[in-house]
Amino acid sequence: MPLQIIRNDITRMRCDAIVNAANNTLLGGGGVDGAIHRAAGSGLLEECRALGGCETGEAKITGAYKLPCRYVIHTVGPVWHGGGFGEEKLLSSCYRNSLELAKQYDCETVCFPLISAGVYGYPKDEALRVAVNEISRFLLENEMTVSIVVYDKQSFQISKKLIADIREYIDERYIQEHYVPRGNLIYSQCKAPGDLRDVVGSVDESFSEMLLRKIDEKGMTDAQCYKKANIDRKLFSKIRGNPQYKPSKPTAIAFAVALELPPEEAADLLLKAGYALSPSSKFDMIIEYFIRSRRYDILEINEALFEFDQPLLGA
Ligand code: AR6
Repeated sequence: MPLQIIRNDITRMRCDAIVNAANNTLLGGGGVDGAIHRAAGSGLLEECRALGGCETGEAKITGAYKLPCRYVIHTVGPVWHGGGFGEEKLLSSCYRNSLELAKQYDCETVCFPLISAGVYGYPKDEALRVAVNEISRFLLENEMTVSIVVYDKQSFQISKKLIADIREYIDERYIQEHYVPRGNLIYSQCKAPGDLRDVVGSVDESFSEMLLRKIDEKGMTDAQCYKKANIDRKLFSKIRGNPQYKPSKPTAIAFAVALELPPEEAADLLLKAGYALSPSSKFDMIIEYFIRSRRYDILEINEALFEFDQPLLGA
């Protein structure tokens, strides 16, 4: 999955590079900076002394010493002064410059903390939006797996209204098993393959074939589709090369979302992979909420899944 959001301590991440939210001196501090220096050991500080500091929005790279990654990329985020002082531009350039540096050093896996969202006071939801936008822009042109590593759940401040709407949706539908409201995405009566056949009407077309057909119908390129679905290129090639490929449920859903399929078509695509959304699954109800509301932003969906402690799409 090219962009993922993980809850963890960044100093524990096994990857090519982790990014440090440093200050202009690069000589350590509190927050994630302090945690990284503590875990790396004194060698990191010695190397940092030789770097001569770093401008806000820029990035510099060092070794990782005792950390389980290869490099530490140090970037300096802006201090939040209310938003009218070029903060967003500077924060975007932290991500862009760090990613360019990672690319220069042939890194395939990179982990970011939410830069500026701690001591520097950037509102967490805004900081997350900037991170996601800038990383997504980079990933359109580059092959890399990038993780945003958040420490605490409060880092996710998706709109309270959205959370309340989803909760209400779940409460209304997440009832007893085998409850089948009319006209929604759920075909939970369909147990036997024979029944599925009745619903779909045709079993000739496989998941892979239907997916490729729909990509064409939408006028998308393969890359546009798998990138929007947040699916790895290698996994997409497997699906493309094997008409009988059976994807996992989150993968099938990720494609339905990337293709922006209306509820009925999304249900058809899922059925091709042998899945249906069930009212006895919270995960399914959250997905259904987004598809029915025609909100097809995978990252937004993943933020909501994260909020409700559910597995993420494409992960
Ligand atoms: N792993 C992942 N995320 C973490 C960790 C961790 N181990 N520890 C904290 N965070 P901050 P800033 C999150 O304050 O706002 C330092 O003193 C934290 O919850 O570390 O860019 C520097 O030297 C927050 O969401 O960085 C600078 O002086 C995010 O990391 C200044 O702080 C960033 O919080 C930089 O401030």
